[in-house]
Amino acid sequence: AAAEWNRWSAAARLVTPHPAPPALPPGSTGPLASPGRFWGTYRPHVYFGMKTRSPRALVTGLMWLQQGEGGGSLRHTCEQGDGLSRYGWVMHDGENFGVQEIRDGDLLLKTEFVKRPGGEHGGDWSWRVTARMEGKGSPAPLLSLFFYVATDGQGTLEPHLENKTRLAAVTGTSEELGDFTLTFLRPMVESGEDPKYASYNYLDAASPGLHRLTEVVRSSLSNRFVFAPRGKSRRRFFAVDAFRGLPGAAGEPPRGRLLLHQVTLEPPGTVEVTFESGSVADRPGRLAGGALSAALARHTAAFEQRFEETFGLGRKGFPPPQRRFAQAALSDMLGGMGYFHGRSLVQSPLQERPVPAPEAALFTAVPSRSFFPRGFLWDEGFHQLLLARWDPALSREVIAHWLDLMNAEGWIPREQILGEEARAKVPPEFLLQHSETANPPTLLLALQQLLPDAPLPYLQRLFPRLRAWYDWYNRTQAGPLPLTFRWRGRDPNPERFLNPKTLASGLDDYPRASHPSPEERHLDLRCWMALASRVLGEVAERLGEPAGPYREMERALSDNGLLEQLHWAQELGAFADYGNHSSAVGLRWQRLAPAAPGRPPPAPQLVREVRETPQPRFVGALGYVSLFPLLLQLLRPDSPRLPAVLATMRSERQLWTPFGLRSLARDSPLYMQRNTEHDPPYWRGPIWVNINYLALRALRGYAGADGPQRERAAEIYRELRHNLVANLYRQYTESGFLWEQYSDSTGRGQGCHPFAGWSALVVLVMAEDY
Ligand code: 6A9
Repeated sequence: AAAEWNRWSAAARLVTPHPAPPALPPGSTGPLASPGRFWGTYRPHVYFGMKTRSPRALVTGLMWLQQGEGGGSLRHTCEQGDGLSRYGWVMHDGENFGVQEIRDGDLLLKTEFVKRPGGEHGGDWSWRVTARMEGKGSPAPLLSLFFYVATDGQGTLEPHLENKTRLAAVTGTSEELGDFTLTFLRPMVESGEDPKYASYNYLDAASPGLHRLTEVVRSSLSNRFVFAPRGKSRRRFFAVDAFRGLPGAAGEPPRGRLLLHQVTLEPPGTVEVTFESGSVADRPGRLAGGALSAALARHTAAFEQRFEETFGLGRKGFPPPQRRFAQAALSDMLGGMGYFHGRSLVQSPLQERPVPAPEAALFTAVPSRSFFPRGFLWDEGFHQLLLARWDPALSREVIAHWLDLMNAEGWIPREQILGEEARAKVPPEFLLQHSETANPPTLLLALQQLLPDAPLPYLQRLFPRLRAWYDWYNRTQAGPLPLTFRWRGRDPNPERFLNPKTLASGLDDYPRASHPSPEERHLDLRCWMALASRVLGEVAERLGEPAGPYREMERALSDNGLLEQLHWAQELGAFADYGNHSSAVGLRWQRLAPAAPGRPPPAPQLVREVRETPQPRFVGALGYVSLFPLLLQLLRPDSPRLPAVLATMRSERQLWTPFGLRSLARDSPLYMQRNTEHDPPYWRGPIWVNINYLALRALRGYAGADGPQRERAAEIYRELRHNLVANLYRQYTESGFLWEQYSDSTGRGQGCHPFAGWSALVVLVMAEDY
């Protein structure tokens, strides 16, 4: 019965929020307390859209279609498969305005927004979408722009039509927003105020959920429409027609309503949309046309100035194109911020079935608008290192959001898949979050940076949660010996992988002990815990709370003698993990079962072969993990190991490339090895910007500290910084994007794109602001 009770109470704690008062005071993120951040481009997974920071928010968005023979392709959510040669925010201040450039074949789209404060519901905003064609093919193919507004579970919308087909305006009301009016203005010729010929269509449909809006629109398209400007040839085009419901959605009550305004024109052309809040009393006039141009110009100038004041790239001598690159990197991270609401699907090892966690809200940046448009715990700490410089208050709020996701155990799930739109992007096998799985506590890195100016009441609210989080790591990720640590949740089926993954560490397939066991001790986690102890100590001191235990732990974990004893691998000449390890493993094609009589033999599979019995020893992998004592600056500047660590960094046989530090040494056994038939190397060679950022930060530290390696560190710092910045800039100019990782042999961007998550840390590297 006692065991039963324990199971039951553990299961309950899994989905019970942490009892400490929330880090975000109730109401502090709503339209009254935080009007400036109520509306935003918080739907990073669509090319252009806005919503409010509300649980069941009203959303607005843009789709477009280049009319062609077969219908062309409807663009809406960011998809790598769309093959856009570029899209991204070139300016975005995270609050009031943004300018995005999109290149879809020969079509150039510019999407701009400006907000104007006023009233009690987050104020007004306006959009301007400008389209033009590159190349002179005439007549240009017709372009349709679809502007929509949709409710999701609450609120009402009312269409206002002109000539039965032009949706001129939508009025409506919703909780938190109150009354509002959206106005779709007539298109203009690209510059100036001349009206432009266009065809209009509109759709009024029941919405089966925000994640199905593209389908609703696509399934309502028909090409029975004719574009007929006076004195020019007539052309058929596709437009929204009747909507008869989606397969599978019959009988289900609608989730909301979708109203959509389609404008079809021959580019160039400009369309503006205004949103006016009913509670704005003395509006100085409509924010459109000349007034909108003036507002955009004002915000642009303010952005340029603030960017220079913050990062000083002009002062440092970066030419304008490189400054624009850095502005785009920052802007794309700000434009990649989302507001998510929903429930995680969580599971503990004690339970057979996953359960939904309580409803939660998350305001966060995302690693990639196309591939991973949701929150990731350790990515976010890196994101906030950059955003904390741009807007410390914004960063504080994001960190508080994350800490409020904590459950009664002190656990924060690694990947946050909240709400239907986020879920729609994730294959079911990746949905589950396991309650023993950690992720590096990088939020503490960001918090450390914010600490000097953070208001005390803010830190007071955070502190109980920071303590609970810290205790959770110490309790659940302890290693086999005192002062050692071990990532839980490694894949338990070693036969299926060349080396079973360690998703918790963030370094997924980075080689660890070949045979997962409780004997393992993980160097990177130990270093993260030293950092965590330091930051907890610093926060405690700021608050006048007892800091002794944290400081003691920090001292113990930074003791260089003990560090060497536990993690210095003499045979490798480097710091390393320890565990049950075989250095002779390989993948081989095998037929696991014999053919059944009269049947074709089963397909061969790649299976792991262990050619040498594993034994307890240091893991023979040299790469990012080996660098951690340096990366988090635990190694003393006079450490006798520092020369060797610097040498592995600078050696081309090992970690050095002309483009940055590679993740695994070229002479390491698993360098660039696939993990399974379907798993190409990930953290086994490619260059990752987050770790290169940490390396530069640390090198700068060693270059500034007294010690025999001072000069050497300074030299490597200069070269590495130059290599990293030059390559990211070159790749950006050639490909139009920041990337998830970079090839260590060619420097080419690879993995997913755009990736304005931690790759955008290049801005801090340019600014030398660590
Ligand atoms: C896959 C596929 C449509 C992997 O940047 C986020 C994370 C990092 O935290 C981690 O360190 N990335 C890195 O190793 C991406 C993880 C994506 C997993 C989900 C689902 C969906 O494709």
